[in-house]
Amino acid sequence: MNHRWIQWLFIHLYLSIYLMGQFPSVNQIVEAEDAFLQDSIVVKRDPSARNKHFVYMPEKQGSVTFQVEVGTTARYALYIAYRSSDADNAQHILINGKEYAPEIGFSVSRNWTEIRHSAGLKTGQNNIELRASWGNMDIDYLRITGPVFDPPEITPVQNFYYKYQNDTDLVIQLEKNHNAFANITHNNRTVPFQSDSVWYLEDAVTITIPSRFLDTLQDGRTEFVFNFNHTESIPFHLNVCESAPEPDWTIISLDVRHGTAVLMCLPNEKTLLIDTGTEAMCKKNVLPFLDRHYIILDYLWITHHHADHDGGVPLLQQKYPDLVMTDYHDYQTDERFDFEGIDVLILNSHSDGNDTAGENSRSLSFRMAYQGFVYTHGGDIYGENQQRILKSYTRKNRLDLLKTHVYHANHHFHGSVNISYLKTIDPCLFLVSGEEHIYGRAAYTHHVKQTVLPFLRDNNHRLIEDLLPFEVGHVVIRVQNNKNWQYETYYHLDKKIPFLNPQSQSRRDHYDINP
Ligand SMILES: [Ca+2]
Repeated sequence: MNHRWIQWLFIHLYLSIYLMGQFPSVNQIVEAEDAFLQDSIVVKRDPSARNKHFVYMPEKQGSVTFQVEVGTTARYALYIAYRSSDADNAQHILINGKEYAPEIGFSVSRNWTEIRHSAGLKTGQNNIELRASWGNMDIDYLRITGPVFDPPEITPVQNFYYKYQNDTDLVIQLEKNHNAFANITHNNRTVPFQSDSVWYLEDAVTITIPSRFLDTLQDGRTEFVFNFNHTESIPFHLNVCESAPEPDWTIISLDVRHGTAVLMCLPNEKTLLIDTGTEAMCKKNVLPFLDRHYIILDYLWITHHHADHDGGVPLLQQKYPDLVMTDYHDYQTDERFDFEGIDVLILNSHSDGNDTAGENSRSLSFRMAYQGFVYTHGGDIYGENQQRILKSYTRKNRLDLLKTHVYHANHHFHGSVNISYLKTIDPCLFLVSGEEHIYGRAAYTHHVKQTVLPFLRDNNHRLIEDLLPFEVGHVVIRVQNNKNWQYETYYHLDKKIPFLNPQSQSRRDHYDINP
């Protein structure tokens, strides 16, 4: 048991006792069959359900509204007992008429199971409505307990600021989770900031700290403290430098919303783009980024042929006539080769998929290593593919090859994941190129957030955080070796960001992309 864990335990106990002393606690169950049912929702009998009844919610039809009463305004845990025999599904949830996350996800389950969410409720009567969206589902009851304490969270937890190269404000997302936020301090002085609400997350804000303040900071690693009225402060670390380092390998996960586009400046000055995002995103975010940084693209790898991965191919081929494009047909699983100075190992390719599982199951997933640093690209593979990879490397007694520093989430963590695989690869950083709907997928909210991340934090101590580019912006990873690497986030997508572009003047002249 580590020190930090003990500290959290005491704070949690203290707050629970404090909250219990302050407010009457609630432990209430409302049967779905007693809730207010609209449209196509029907009550069914089943001895395995609580009170022998449940309601059946067909896809996109109807809603179930639970009425609950609480003694005081606070955050409460909501447990929804459900059964979803066919597949994962997602439903809208509205708390007193307001929807936050576009949907909440329910993973496939043949037996009755409870999923936990938490939300702010007000003194007196509250309406909690489940509105049908995607997939058929059986609902047994809603259980409410609380008040509960969920600690506040920030993303990213650290960043870099280059005084002579950045002119952009620093943006951090703060999920307050109903903890009363006081202020931000740095060396005991108050930090100026602007706060804006995040529409899809309840009680979350973006915090913007202006560059004019950051320019006054001394060089070095420095700590900002987010202070709360009744909750332990949380630190944010900023590394202030004069200018950016010029590493051998730079990996840039571009924000292309729901889709993937990862740009790499390789050790021998060549450039690679892994997937293009959709045509619209390629036009809006990828091509302008390449132009703004005077990048000439040498290679394009397409992990699989879905529009959110290959939609920009014609645009890129038109712009770079010499572009060398390959896809999942061109690689064999277990093939290992040198690619422009990077050691590449193919983990999943076209031959691993099939028509039943679909195009995603064929997508390229691979490991790239340089000087001991490992980046793993998940493509859009499913949990089943991850399970096969895990079995294969267990059999070979080479699980060490799966361990990675950065994991680019498979299927944006929108699809299925294999929990054992994610625990085994043990990354320091997860990159999840999704969008708001990620909060409606059980793969991310339950398997990753509630199971994998806490496991890695408590057992392996390598995990730093998971980053969603749609929340934090472009993510830039600079790699010298496994001991010397760092990452930065850039919220403002249309700004020039400082990074090494080693391509020669003659190549720039050829494409007429000079400043
Ligand atoms: Ca029931």
